[in-house]
Amino acid sequence: ACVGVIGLGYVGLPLAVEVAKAGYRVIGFEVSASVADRINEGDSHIGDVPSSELAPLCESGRITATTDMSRLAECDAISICVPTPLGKTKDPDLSYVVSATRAIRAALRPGQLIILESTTYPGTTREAMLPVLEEAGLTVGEDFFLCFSPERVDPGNAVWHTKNTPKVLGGLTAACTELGQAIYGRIFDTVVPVSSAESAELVKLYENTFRMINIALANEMAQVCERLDVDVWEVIEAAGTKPFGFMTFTPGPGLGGHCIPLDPHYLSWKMRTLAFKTRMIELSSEINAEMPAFVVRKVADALNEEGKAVKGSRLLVLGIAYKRDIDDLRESPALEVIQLLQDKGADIQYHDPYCPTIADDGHTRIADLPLHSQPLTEDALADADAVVIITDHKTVDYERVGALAKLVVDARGVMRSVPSAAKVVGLSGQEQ
Ligand code: SAJ
Repeated sequence: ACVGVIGLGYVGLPLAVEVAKAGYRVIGFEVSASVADRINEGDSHIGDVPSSELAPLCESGRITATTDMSRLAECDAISICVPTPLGKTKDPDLSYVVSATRAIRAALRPGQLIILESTTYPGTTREAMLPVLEEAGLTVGEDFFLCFSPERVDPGNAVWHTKNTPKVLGGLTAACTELGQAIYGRIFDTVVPVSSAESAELVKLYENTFRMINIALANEMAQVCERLDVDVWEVIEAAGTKPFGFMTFTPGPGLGGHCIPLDPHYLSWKMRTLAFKTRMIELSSEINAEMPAFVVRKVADALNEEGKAVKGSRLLVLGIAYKRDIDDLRESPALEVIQLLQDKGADIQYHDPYCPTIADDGHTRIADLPLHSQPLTEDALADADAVVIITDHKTVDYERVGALAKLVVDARGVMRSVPSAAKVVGLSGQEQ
């Protein structure tokens, strides 16, 4: 049997590899000819898929990448793993999903199973995909089968990867769910069937909204602790000793990444069309969005304590990726922190071992782009009026930072575990 995977990014390529390893022939569909060519040469562009794993599958013909969408006719099952970006007005952009669906409709034949994996608002599979597919004159649940199954890829996670992470799946009809469960049951260790596509769509949004809301609560705790002059990290660590009914989240400089800041807005957007306000999502987003300015105020207060102003100060931002130990800048709060500090007249340098450059991508308002990561030299640390830790990459020597810097503003609580000659100001007050 042959399985098609549309979109070979951080979701689609790992999926294509697992499908091939389960014994299916896989045709990967890409809009980018260069990506398709690279994959056909067994050269992976996705960190979680080593080329050593991909190459043999391509050489044996198990996996073929193509831009020729008419080859969808060869596929018995088709998984769609294309982006579902949110526009600036936070409206979901389904253009990639709809164009993939149109390509499938052009090749649709009886017996095919189609599974949407892209994160989207509840109702998308039924409202945006089904009508397009039924234009082919075939009936869902009888001639073809349509399901939603949310991707749960956690890039870089060493324990949980595509195959062993339980896979939720819901069909437009019971027959759809059954067929989806049968096929995915041969690829994933565990399939969790739910009764509809809407239910499966909502599962993904609930998971990530849960994360966003708990991160917002941790961020509000930081704001509370600052006013009570209590160390927020101590409170969180001690609360984390509760062996049941508590889950540790940490405050930080804001919410980055391409999922957590965005996914909840698919739900709030959909509910607004039903005249329902998802208050928890709106309020949590507000609190998370305040954190870059909160960090900037901590920097200003700390400099003022030293009789210095932000204006004219030389600051070294340490770590700018949206979370530690990765190289992804998408929605990183560090970019907003840098922009706000520049607006106040600071001269900014940064060091990030994973992000060599902040390029001018047209929408960030940081001045003097491109900005390049500075080597973390003794002078760089000693000359800075303050070192501002935004992302706590594990590879940085924080003891050396504490030994050489005058002042450290630490948005991640990483300096609490190292001795420091420098004065250290955390999110909720002075730490050392
Ligand atoms: N963050 C905090 N405090 C926390 C946790 C995270 O400030 O306690 C921040 C991070 O610094 C980052 C943002 O929130 O800026 C998102 O962090 P994340 O750990 O959720 O990272 P993502 O977006 O790469 O991955 C998440 C996945 N993460 C985990 O479950 C650990 C998971 O929710 C999904 O697999 C993925 O989004 C997705 O694709 O939806």
